[in-house]
Amino acid sequence: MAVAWIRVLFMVVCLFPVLVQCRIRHYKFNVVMNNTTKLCSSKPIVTVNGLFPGPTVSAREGDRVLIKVVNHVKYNLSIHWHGIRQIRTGWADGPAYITQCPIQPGQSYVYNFTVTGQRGTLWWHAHILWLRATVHGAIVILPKPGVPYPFPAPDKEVVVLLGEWWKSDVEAVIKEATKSGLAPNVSDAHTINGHPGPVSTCLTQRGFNLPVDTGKTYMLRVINAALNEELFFKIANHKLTVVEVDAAYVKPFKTDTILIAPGQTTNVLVKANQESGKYLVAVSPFMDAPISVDNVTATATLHYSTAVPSSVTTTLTAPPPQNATALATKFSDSLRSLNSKKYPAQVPSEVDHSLLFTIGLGVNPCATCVNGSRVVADINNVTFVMPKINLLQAHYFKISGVFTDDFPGKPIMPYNYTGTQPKNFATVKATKLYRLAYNSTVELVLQGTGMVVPENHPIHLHGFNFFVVGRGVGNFKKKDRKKFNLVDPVERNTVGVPSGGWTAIRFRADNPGVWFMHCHLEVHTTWGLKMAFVVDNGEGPNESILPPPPDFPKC
Ligand SMILES: *[C@@H]1O[C@H](CO)[C@@H](O)[C@H](O)[C@H]1NC(C)=O
Ligand SMILES: *[C@@H]1O[C@H](CO)[C@@H](O)[C@H](O)[C@H]1NC(C)=O
Ligand SMILES: *[C@@H]1O[C@H](CO)[C@@H](O)[C@H](O)[C@H]1NC(C)=O
Ligand SMILES: *[C@@H]1O[C@H](CO)[C@@H](O)[C@H](O)[C@H]1NC(C)=O
Ligand SMILES: *[C@@H]1O[C@H](CO)[C@@H](O)[C@H](O)[C@H]1NC(C)=O
Ligand SMILES: *[C@@H]1O[C@H](CO)[C@@H](O)[C@H](O)[C@H]1NC(C)=O
Ligand SMILES: *[C@@H]1O[C@H](CO)[C@@H](O)[C@H](O)[C@H]1NC(C)=O
Ligand SMILES: *[C@@H]1O[C@H](CO)[C@@H](O)[C@H](O)[C@H]1NC(C)=O
Ligand SMILES: *[C@@H]1O[C@H](CO)[C@@H](O)[C@H](O)[C@H]1NC(C)=O
Ligand SMILES: *[C@@H]1O[C@H](CO)[C@@H](O)[C@H](O)[C@H]1NC(C)=O
Ligand SMILES: *[C@@H]1O[C@H](CO)[C@@H](O)[C@H](O)[C@H]1NC(C)=O
Ligand SMILES: *[C@@H]1O[C@H](CO)[C@@H](O)[C@H](O)[C@H]1NC(C)=O
Ligand SMILES: [Cu+2]
Repeated sequence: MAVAWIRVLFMVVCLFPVLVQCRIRHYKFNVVMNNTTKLCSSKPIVTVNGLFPGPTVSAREGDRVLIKVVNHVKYNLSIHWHGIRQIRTGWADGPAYITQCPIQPGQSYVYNFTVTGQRGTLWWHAHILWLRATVHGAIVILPKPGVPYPFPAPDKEVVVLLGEWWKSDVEAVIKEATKSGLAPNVSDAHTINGHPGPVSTCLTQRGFNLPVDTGKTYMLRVINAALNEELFFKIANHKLTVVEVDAAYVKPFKTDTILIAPGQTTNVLVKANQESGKYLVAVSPFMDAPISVDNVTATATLHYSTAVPSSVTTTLTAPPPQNATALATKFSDSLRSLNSKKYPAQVPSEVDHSLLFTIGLGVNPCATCVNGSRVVADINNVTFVMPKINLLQAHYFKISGVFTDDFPGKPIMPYNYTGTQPKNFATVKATKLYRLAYNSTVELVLQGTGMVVPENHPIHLHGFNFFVVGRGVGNFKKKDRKKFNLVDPVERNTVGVPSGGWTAIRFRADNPGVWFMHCHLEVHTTWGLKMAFVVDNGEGPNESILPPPPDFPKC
């Protein structure tokens, strides 16, 4: 009886979701081996609850989410809720040794956070070693109750997770590379919801199949969970209408192909408006630098329910060429914030910190490596060294000797970043952070370099969304600022910096804590293309980090 009344009360109170914390979503993530997946190859993989891809976390904007992660495998573990702002709850962000110590074998930890001011598609993934290859899944955030999408509601929504599969154990792949100092092996196949489709490199020939009904509209929540590859995604004969990226609405536009970098999410509407039949879905890599990639195209099918399987042939589509730079640029340039009355683009107009970070590769001596040298990566010539205890804890409890806050805001030794490179490719190894006052504003120009080789880097910032105000080829110049879009730039959490070019972003440091920023190509993160911002508390408890939870993992 009492329970029933509480339930009624809860329902009534929930009619005013703005006033109260309405819902708590509970999830249990058992991290276990699955020894029998028999997907592209037969090998044991680390999974959440035995599933590959992992379970979808569903919530509504405003919900509190509690996820108990229990580590049943032999690896240290941590999970990142990619794109979740984590306002004042950095303890739940997840990157190992940045905001937490790992959850060790046999231990557990409850990630506790509230989804604030966001709705759309995000995702979660392991944030330690290369475990995210198989430990990942979608986060679907619906708008608050009664709030419609700012576009015609689709008839059905489908998560489409893109991944990369190695026949070998992924930890063996990165271990081998770390030992040799050279690049790791590329993957053997790409996957669409866990399946590569019929490819010669794989054991199974199964592909993901999406059944559709004529006349209906589908919203695909496309997520790039691949480790090292930016991907093109297209469907034969069907236009894709892009409506949201990284859980921020965009001005809808139609395209044949989307470009999606590791870490990014893209919601597209697809209308089943073609003749009944089967249509190929193709996922292939984008690489416009002389770097080897896994060039195996993954395929799936869109299958009209009225089509009889035995009597229809599949309408094919050719993937774009690997080096389709113009197509990639056109797609990136088409993205604009919705910037409506309800969803305004709050681009900082004044800038407190104007930063220039060079991003690229380097080479350091290594006596035990194959060439006597090791390929590394850096930001402003700093190859980030992971600390032994997490930075957030060191910041919160003022533990000295873990990091310094003298990360250079500009290159120490300026040069022609996209022209002739210096002879010396060496970098500095250090754990340096950049300090920001609460609510200060940042303009950050990410400048690609040509050291070793120029390459596209998808840069991800934790704790914030940023606005992509400009992008160009060659070196950033002061006059490029005149062309910045400060009206409706796309808002996101991961952005590609073009090969031999730059990207400028702006954000407001309105979230106290320690926030990781890194290349989302896992190989570059491993090599040291990472740093962190430390954002001080503002005034009073509402502008300060919450205390760490009682079960916070120890180092
Ligand atoms: C998978 O294999 C590992 C190592 O051999 C073993 O410890 C584990 O119990 C197996 N898991 C399952 C679910 O069979
Ligand atoms: C392992 O994965 C396969 C498919 O990939 C699934 O059928 C099976 O149930 C999973 N096993 C466990 C123990 O979860
Ligand atoms: C989650 O965190 C909030 C504070 O942000 C706290 O009030 C609540 O008790 C926590 N819940 C659990 C289960 O730890
Ligand atoms: C990487 O590729 C090389 C060459 O194909 C192969 O010999 C080696 O075993 C691979 N390494 C792993 C860890 O799979
Ligand atoms: C893919 O790469 C392999 C190895 O570099 C090459 O032999 C093959 O021709 C490439 N295939 C395509 C379709 O480009
Ligand atoms: C892309 O690669 C193809 C095949 O290697 C080459 O013929 C073509 O010139 C390249 N296009 C560009 C724009 O670099
Ligand atoms: C490093 O060694 C590899 C394999 O032996 C070789 O292909 C490559 O050219 C070498 N790179 C440098 C920079 O010496
Ligand atoms: C930088 O190098 C590029 C490519 O060689 C060249 O076009 C450009 O003029 C150089 N810029 C400066 C400032 O020297
Ligand atoms: C990077 O730092 C190393 C080590 O101090 C130095 O030798 C090198 O010249 C620096 N390079 C740049 C581009 O600043
Ligand atoms: C942050 O700064 C902006 C602009 O200076 C100001 O309007 C806003 O009130 C500040 N927010 C907080 C929480 O201090
Ligand atoms: C902190 O935020 C809460 C909830 O938004 C509000 O009720 C309270 O007045 C704020 N406290 C201060 C000191 O601003
Ligand atoms: C796991 O993490 C703990 C705490 O940082 C560390 O002491 C231990 O060496 C790690 N274990 C492995 C296998 O890396
Ligand atoms: Cu990179």
